[in-house]
Amino acid sequence: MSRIASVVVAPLLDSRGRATVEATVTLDSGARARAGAPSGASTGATEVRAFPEGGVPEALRVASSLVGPALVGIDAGEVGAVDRALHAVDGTPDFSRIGGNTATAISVASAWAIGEETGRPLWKVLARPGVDGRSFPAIVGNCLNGGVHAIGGPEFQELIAYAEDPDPAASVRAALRVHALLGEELHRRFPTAALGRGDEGGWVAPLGSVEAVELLAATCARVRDELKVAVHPGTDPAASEFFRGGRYHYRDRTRTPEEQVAFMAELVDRYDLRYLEDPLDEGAFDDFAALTRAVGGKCQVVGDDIYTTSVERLKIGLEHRSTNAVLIKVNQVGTLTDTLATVDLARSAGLATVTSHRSGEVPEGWLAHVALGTGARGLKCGVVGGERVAKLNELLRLARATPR
Ligand code: 2PG
Ligand code: MG
Repeated sequence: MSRIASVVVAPLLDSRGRATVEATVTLDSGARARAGAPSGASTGATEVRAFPEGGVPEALRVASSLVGPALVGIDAGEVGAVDRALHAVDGTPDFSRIGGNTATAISVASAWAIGEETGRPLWKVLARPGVDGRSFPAIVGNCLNGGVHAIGGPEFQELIAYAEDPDPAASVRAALRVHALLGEELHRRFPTAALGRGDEGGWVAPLGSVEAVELLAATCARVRDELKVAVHPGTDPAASEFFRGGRYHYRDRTRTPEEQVAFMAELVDRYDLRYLEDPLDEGAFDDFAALTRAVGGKCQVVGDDIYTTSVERLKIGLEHRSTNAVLIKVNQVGTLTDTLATVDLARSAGLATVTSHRSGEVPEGWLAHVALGTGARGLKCGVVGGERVAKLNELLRLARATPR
């Protein structure tokens, strides 16, 4: 039995310098682990609440007065037991009493502590049936930032290098090369502009969305030639952020839902996009299905805000055949158990999963373990910045530890 001896939740700064929480879980055996929870900016409407009313101070108060005491003595050897207790002490459908970030930090730290106690890396504690840790996820590397993650960038939130090589070191190299070459090209195009970086480390430049996709596609082609690694363009427009009053609002025009579906399909065809996340509003299950019918044979159509890692939302998506892939973010749903339920449903339905960071991240590597243990097709984590490379470095450590 690996009983919980103590749970301490403390404040932590995320990569935007905003407050979040971390949890330290200690077991009776003395095994101990600490994990922090990230925060999103383009959050889905059906995500759990990251913090209770009153924010981080209230989360800390509730954690020390209610959550910690409720968890002491629970057998952490069964990941589900801790997560069930978190739901029980919260008692709301959306973690609005204790905060989803408190739940995430405790859930991850508990699983990690069990790993420490039993001499297993976290990914093995989480491993789904059939996952042996030998096949590594593609790198879904955000290289150009826009939308709500940047000031002055394109409407599309993320322009992504999708690098898929059996050797994760090659995937990482290719995604980083795309980022570097994009920086050089932007410098050439805008020699006097003050180019910056967005929340996820991608470049920010005064480009339109199509212009940005075009530049990204050309850069990926160069890197494919140069490094002989399969790296292709992708994007996360985060379309819910510019969908209002039944239309998608671009700077120079609006598009109806039908026009948006056709526009996205055209971009996939013209630029050979292999990864397309949230191209449509989070409520548009049927429009997603139309787009997946059109391009799903050659491109991963990935649902983020539409599912928010929720089993219930994914069930609706499966009924509609909305997408062929699911984005997985632990703190959208709160606990590892809830996350694994969504992963298992996706896998049993033949959908790929992509494990994702948030825009406000913590400088930790546990996400790489979630990706490996769940057999994810991709790890979306950005390519530069300490909090992003923490995940890449951890993935590369795991790869080095695996006999090939
Ligand atoms: C997204 C994410 C991460 P946020 O939309 O996919 O890239 O952004 O964490 O702000 O929700
Ligand atoms: Mg997204």
